[in-house]
Amino acid sequence: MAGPDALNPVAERLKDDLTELATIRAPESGGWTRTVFSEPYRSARDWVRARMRSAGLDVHADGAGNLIGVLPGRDPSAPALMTGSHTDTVESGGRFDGVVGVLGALEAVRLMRENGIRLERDLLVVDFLGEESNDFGLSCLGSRALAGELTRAHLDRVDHEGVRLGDRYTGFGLDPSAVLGAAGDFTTNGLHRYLELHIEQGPVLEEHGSAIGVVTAIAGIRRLVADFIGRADHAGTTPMTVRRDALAAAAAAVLAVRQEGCGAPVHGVATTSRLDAEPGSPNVVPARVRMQAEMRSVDVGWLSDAQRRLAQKITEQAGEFGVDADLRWSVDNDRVPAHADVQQTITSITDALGIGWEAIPSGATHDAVHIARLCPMGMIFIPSREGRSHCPEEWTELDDILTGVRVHTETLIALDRS
Ligand code: HGY
Ligand code: MN
Ligand code: MN
Ligand code: MN
Repeated sequence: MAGPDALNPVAERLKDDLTELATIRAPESGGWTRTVFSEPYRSARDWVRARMRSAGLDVHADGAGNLIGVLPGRDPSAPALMTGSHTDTVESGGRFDGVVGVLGALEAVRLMRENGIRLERDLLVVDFLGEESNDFGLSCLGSRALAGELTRAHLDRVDHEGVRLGDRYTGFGLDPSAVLGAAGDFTTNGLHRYLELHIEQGPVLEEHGSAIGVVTAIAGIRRLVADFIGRADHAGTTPMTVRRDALAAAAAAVLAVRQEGCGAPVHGVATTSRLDAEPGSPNVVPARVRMQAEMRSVDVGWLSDAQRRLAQKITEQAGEFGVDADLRWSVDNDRVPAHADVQQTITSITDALGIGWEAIPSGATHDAVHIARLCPMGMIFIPSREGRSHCPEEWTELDDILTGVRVHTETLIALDRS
């Protein structure tokens, strides 16, 4: 297909799409904020739906709120190809995370149509609902539902405002029972392969000078919500020796998360993202603290050991402060390997195009984790400047995006024939 210079009209079109979508965000916050169920998110999906249509796709939303654009193939009875990503963001996030996978997929559709390439299989281009981690401790809402992994119990989880996930769906115009029923309702013939183009969101490709990352596996995520129960006392009169200071115990736990939750042989990381202390008055010893943390690794054995070590350390340390610790763990997603033959197809296409690549694990989770339950999946990474992501500084050069689009498009064409 067209060489790099013939992509110039494509470069303009893709740049316009990226620029236009980036204008749709919550005005009040810094960076880019289009959190799931929010108004800016609703407007962004209306824009995506229109762009899918103008790229020639038949567009519908499934019961789980995933936007699915279909490019019909020659053989409607063949298991379909699926590609896509997400357009929701974290609070004050960036403008490329997920977006590159949705707009890159639209570009692939346009390139195929302009070059008279008709696939054998239907191609499903998906903007999955709510990929980002949220108050409910459930990332990838749309792909999770599509893969049949969203349960009625999940709908009863509540966010920081005490609102149920099921009610958030209703408020967004989605019927919770249709969300649960969305599993596999995208096509009658099942899925052949899933491929996702995504920014790396880390520093490796840029440091090594690799234009393409071929993802080997996506890290498992363990989430922790810990309640530290101490005792409210007068901050001025209570001797240090008798205090039961919940925030001091939580602070020790934050450091324990950093010590125990990293150091895996291949990519182990840990983060405490939130502490809510009560009563929060300047002259009262904190009585109760809720802590939110997570650990990730592609090495599941290591992750389980780290979880056990961390639980023990947090509980022991809290005891030294006379504080009780109530720990609740959950698995946001397990480690998921990319399929060998999809990796192989990406690497042979990238070699054939004379583009440098390297194999790389993904510390970030992606919709591919859940779609991997439905068919063999693969992911293509492109570099992130200084490895920054989930912040306004997130940046990827247009040339790098175009390289990703070339590899992504050619790989889809090759997977269609596999
Ligand atoms: O949390 C993640 O890794 C993804 O960006 N949602
Ligand atoms: Mn993402
Ligand atoms: Mn993200
Ligand atoms: Mn993702």
